[in-house]
Amino acid sequence: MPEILAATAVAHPNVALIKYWGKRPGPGNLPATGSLSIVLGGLATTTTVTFDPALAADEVSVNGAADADTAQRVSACLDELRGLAGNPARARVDSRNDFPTGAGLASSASGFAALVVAGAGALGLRLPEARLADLARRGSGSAPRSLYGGFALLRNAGDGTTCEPVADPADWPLEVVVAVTTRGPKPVGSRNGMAQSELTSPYYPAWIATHPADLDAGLAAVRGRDFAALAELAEHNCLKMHAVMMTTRPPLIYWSPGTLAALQAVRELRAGGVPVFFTIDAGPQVKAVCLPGAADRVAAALAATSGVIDVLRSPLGGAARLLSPGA
Ligand code: 2P0
Repeated sequence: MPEILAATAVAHPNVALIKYWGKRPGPGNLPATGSLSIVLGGLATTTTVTFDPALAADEVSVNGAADADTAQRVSACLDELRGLAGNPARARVDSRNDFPTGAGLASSASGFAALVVAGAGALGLRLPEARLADLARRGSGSAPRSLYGGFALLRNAGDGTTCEPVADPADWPLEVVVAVTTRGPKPVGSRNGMAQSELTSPYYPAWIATHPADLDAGLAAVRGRDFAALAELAEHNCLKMHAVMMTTRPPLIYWSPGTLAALQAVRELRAGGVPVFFTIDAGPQVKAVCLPGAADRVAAALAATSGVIDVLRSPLGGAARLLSPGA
């Protein structure tokens, strides 16, 4: 009787404080820049991978459905795991997010982090962290950061990347308030968007040239628990990325009117002495990052902001983890 192997893993989405936008040439989905992130422990992706020799092809479902591009990227990731385990069985993948998919809350990051942890767990592979991170990155350039808890640093190293934890949630227990301004999938996915930015934005070379200094300064601010420095730098790095997006042809305008209103609300709060800063990814949601104790005021102010349809709150979270190994 052929063996059915299954495992379930949980991973949290992450938000980059110093962003990744653009690829290096060549295979392996290598980012052009490093990135520095926090994981959101209050939001989660749960993925079950079941290798079943009776299947003729992989079956991939994300919140009950999956597009062809995602299914192909998942199968490519599973092919690597199958090769390492010497097991050709196809798999059923059931991945569920408890937050909006495809709207700038980095579901692909937590999705691919959970996928590699569950897939390796099901196959009984004991892979080094660096190998798991490499597999996750091939699926999504932001995914290695969701393997770790708290603050994670992804850096270019030689012809690959390294990813490492920088601080635990308990070391600096920041909180994040997400202002949801629009629901539904984004009009242009990150992968196509960044390729178009590289080809057409006159600001792309400046983004790449100034990024290493931002990453070093961001790392120093986290290590020094310097919230004011991190606030200024993260907002600058975010707006620089959006300047590249907006000057791409055709333009990538991920913001809704509520995005700008929430951004201004965060700036007013900080000007009034509340320790909070904003960051925005390839979608319309605004993530307000707060020092402990400030989140109540920030959530109340954002909930009362025009164009904000929902407010989610999250502490920082832990690493991706296996829930149930074995069949
Ligand atoms: C980030 N983003 O650093 C940046 C900020 C979006 C804006 O990483 O092509 O879904 O799968 O490697 O990881 C989103 O890009 O792109 C992303 P792929 P991914 O969080």
